[in-house]
Amino acid sequence: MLSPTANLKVDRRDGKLAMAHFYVAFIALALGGIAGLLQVLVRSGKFTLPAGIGYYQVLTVHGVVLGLVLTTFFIMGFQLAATSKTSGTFTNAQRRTGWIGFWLMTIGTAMAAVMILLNEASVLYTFYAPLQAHFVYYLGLTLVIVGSWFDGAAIILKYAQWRRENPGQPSPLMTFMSLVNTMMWIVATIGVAATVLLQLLPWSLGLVETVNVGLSRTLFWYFGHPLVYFWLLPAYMAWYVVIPKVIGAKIFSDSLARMSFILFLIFSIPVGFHHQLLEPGIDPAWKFLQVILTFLVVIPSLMTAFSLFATFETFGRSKGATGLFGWFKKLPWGDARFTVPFIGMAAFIPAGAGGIVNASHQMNQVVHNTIWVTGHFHLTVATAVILTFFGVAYWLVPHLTGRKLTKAMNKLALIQGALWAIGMTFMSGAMHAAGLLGAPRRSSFSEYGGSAQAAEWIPYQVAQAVGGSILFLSIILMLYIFFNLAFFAPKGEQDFPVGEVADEAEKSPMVYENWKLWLGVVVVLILFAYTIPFIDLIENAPPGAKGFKLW
Ligand code: HAS
Repeated sequence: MLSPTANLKVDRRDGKLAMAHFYVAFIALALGGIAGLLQVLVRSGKFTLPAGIGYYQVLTVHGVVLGLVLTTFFIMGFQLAATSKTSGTFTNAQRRTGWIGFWLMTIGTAMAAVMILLNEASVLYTFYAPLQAHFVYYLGLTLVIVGSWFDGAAIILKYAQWRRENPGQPSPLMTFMSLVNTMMWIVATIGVAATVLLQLLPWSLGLVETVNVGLSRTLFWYFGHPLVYFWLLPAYMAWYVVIPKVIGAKIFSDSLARMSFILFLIFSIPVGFHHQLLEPGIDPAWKFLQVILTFLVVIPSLMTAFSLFATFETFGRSKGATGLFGWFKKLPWGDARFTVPFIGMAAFIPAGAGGIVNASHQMNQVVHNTIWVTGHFHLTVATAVILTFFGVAYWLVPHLTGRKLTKAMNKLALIQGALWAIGMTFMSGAMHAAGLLGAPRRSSFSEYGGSAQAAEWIPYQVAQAVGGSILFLSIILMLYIFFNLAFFAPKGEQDFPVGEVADEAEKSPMVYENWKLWLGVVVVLILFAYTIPFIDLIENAPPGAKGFKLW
């Protein structure tokens, strides 16, 4: 049942806050999309960048603007709207906290963007040392993170208020999910904040001469893996709660959904080493431990797949479907709010399988630093996640702006999703294949074009360019639909779909809301997985980096 505190419509003032986040997110989509198109064209070897623009500059724009800006702004906007809808309107103080967050993030984004455009920060979205950026870039990213904490604080405050006013009750599912993602984000960003504030900023300001590279990469990946789940969980929020309502079904199990989110909170962070399996300076035993923990974090995704299949099948059977896949035909394929995220779910099956290959220690040696990895994350974040975000935007933007998703826009949205599926099949498929042939990631054509193996890779790079160009068309369609829904679509009421739990499902136990317990487990696991490797990395740092232990 929908919580009694839920609003039928998101309050207009909260809606404005969420929309502010979405405007920045979709501007980022436009800029990042252009950079992406330029990149695949350059990698095909058939195109040279004009006006002395560098390959790594464009790659940095693409990664930062899409991987960090678009995602963070969209997620915060979505979570704020979902919390306001399911737990009630924000108080003025909570909303003000959200606005402070929005402005800090926007100012930080502008600072980082200016530095990238001036070619003072072509350090990619991972800003690995010893690549060095202008200090204003690091400061900008710090502001984005601090801003996101303010946004998160608004959600935490609302949750705390709800619990005070409804003692002994499980919180509304969407608020619970937003809260878990926020807490995971806060714990994870401590790692990146530490490397930026203690290592990269002093180094870029010239206050210290050297930087402990191994330590900074480890702190980055302490943050970098939960970062990918920070992107994923809002998509899961839509898959668990919104999609059942859109198709006219019920949520299979509220309790299972909460448990999978808690497992993400616990296991997302102590797994960063699976990005560093081929790096020196970390004892293999600790890498092995984190590989095991990585396989544990696969479990909540398998639970999610199970729950989704259960929802679809129960729904299909209620409509008279028979056989193993009879339910498939009963799904509402004409509704973009369902079909576009569904394409994302379908893509997540090979995407997840690829992730398991990446995580499989020895197999990682075959794919690491090849363009296979780029193929992997274009199926995960750039298909499963982003198509779900687009599917959410199709109803959430008109809901917040008091407009309607018309039949014509719905049709365009279906075309947008189909184009994405086709473009990504070409692009990501070719990336996976070329990666297996050893094609490097993050290298410009001018670097590898003359190599003996390059001829083998070229057909795949051309296929990537074809796919990338189709994806660019899909982005243009998405932007057109977004601006239509924000400013021009007819006025009306667009539903915010929040699913109800199946009648047979068990009531969720209150233990899920025991944050002392869950955060306690999180801290213990992090300390276990990271303490000794950190000591090793500091103690055994190369001579130049040893002066002050952190640097
Ligand atoms: Fe990953 C590298 C391992 C998931 C993103 N990953 C990356 C990078 C990014 C990224 C951005 O272990 C590159 C970072 C960089 O710049 O270097 N990844 C995993 C594993 C998972 C995984 C084990 N990754 C993600 C997600 C991402 C993401 C999610 C973004 C959102 N990844 C790695 C590893 C590396 C890596 C190594 C380092 C590689 C290297 O060497 O550098 C797992 O979480 C995946 C579990 C997923 C599943 C799938 C469940 C399926 C579901 C869909 C059900 C569908 C239905 C529809 C119901 C088990 C839930 C039915 C449809 C029909 C058609 C019937």
